[in-house]
Amino acid sequence: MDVKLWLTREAYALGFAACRVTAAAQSYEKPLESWLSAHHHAGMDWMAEHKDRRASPLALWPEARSVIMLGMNYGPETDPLATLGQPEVGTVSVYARNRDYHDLIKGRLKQLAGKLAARTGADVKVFVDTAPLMEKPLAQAAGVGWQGKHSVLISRELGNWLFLGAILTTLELPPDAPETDHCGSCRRCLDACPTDAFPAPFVLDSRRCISYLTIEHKGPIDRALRPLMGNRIYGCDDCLAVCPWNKFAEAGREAKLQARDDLNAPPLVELLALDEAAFRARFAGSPIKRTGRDRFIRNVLIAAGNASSSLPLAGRVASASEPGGGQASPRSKQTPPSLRGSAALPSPPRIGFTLSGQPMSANRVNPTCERGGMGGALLAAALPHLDDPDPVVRGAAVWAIGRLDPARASAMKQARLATEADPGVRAEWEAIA
Ligand code: B12
Ligand code: SF4
Ligand code: SF4
Repeated sequence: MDVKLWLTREAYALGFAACRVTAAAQSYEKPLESWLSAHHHAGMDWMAEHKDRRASPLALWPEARSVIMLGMNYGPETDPLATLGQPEVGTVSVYARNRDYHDLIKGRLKQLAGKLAARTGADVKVFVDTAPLMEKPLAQAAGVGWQGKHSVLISRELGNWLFLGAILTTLELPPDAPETDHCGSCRRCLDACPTDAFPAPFVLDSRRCISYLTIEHKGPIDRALRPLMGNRIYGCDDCLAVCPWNKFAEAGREAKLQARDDLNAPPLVELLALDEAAFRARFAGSPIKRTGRDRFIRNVLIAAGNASSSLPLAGRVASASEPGGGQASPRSKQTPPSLRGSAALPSPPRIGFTLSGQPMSANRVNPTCERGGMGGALLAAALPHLDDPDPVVRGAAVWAIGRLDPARASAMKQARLATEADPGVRAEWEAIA
């Protein structure tokens, strides 16, 4: 049997939904250089460090002759943006709702590459995301799909919920025809982005991308961007979810990529209680472990602060009084256009928490807390983080509390400034009225 046909059958048997070939002699030096020189890689210095090797598979492995590009479908079973209208829970991006795809796909790639080596005697190397290889343009060159205006690879058959992986081999395989652009005049993904992270179609500025901010970015998140993040606590799917090509997508069949129940709509209050050990236990084997506990709690605190602007009127009035923060700017899009027809946020559930051991005088109480309910529960869960050993967590806690209960934050300000040494956290306190 023809090697390519055999390879494709083996790939499908291993759970891949696409398997196509392109020549290793490709170079993406110019687009990579223009992206890097515009600082669109933000703090991902590793993108620039190996740019020569990243620009071309041959620079990475001169003996390589062919690149086998594989796609694995991780299409969601339910609307991935459904929880954006529920401020009391976090929204975790689809790809991170179960096992780490790197581990899963790497295992499958090794199996496939092992079979190819055994059958042909060729040398093989496998890649998924972790090596300097530009998987999206290579997948386009192999005809798996095209890079949409959101920059992610879209397949006509599978939509854009597709992980990519690659096998480089010394074997000369006949290349498949490349795919062409099918975005046309559509710009739904560009308009749906909550942070306007696309300076131009096809070009993503990571500095504004919630996926970057919540996963890769290490320090405090820009104050201007925080209100735009809503309750997105790990990654972001807005630009992917609105793409019309997903109408052909089927839900992924890989059991290890099916959403875990506890990650579909995790209550922020519950997540804020995670200490280091509990974080590790909950996210063992999950991509979420990548951020570590401190960065994850930072994200959850920002979502908690943003819950204030989704609360009933009293809560919104309170948060709007915070200087430098307050309401999301007019550019804020809590819900993408396609879903805005039903944009009325559901009333937060009355879960009846009260602030334990912290009675507040009437003139210092955020009206939402006075009524108990979500604002009070989030405030109670955020307060202990003012004493967190990590300054990024402390700073995010100040911001969240400043929005959940501005009067309380204001009352605490001077005493906290007297003992706080970290300049970043001091700046957060200074921003409280
Ligand atoms: C760095 C990185 C990120 C960064 C930067 C994203 C980016 N757009 O590059 C951040 C952290 C933001 C990120 C986010 C996400 N990522 Co990511 N990421 C990567 C990684 C490691 C490298 C990508 C890269 O090389 N970027 C460099 C730039 C130069 O490439 P580029 O986006 O392709 O941009 C150029 C093209 O668009 C090109 N171009 C093409 N056509 C045209 C036409 C015109 C007119 C112009 C001007 C330009 C142009 O020019 C651009 C440069 O200006 C890859 C894995 C890998 N090794 O490839 C995964 C990868 C791209 N990520 C992936 C995923 C799933 C995501 C998220 C969906 C996760 C989430 N839900 O939060 C988001 C999607 C955000 C988005 N809209 O891109 C998947 C995407 C799978 C797919 N179907 O394409 C990959 C391939 C990982 C994998 N192995 O599956 N990611
Ligand atoms: S992942 Fe989210 S923030 Fe990033 S470009 Fe897409 S919609 Fe914008
Ligand atoms: S939403 Fe429209 S413009 Fe964006 S990637 Fe999909 S087809 Fe292209």
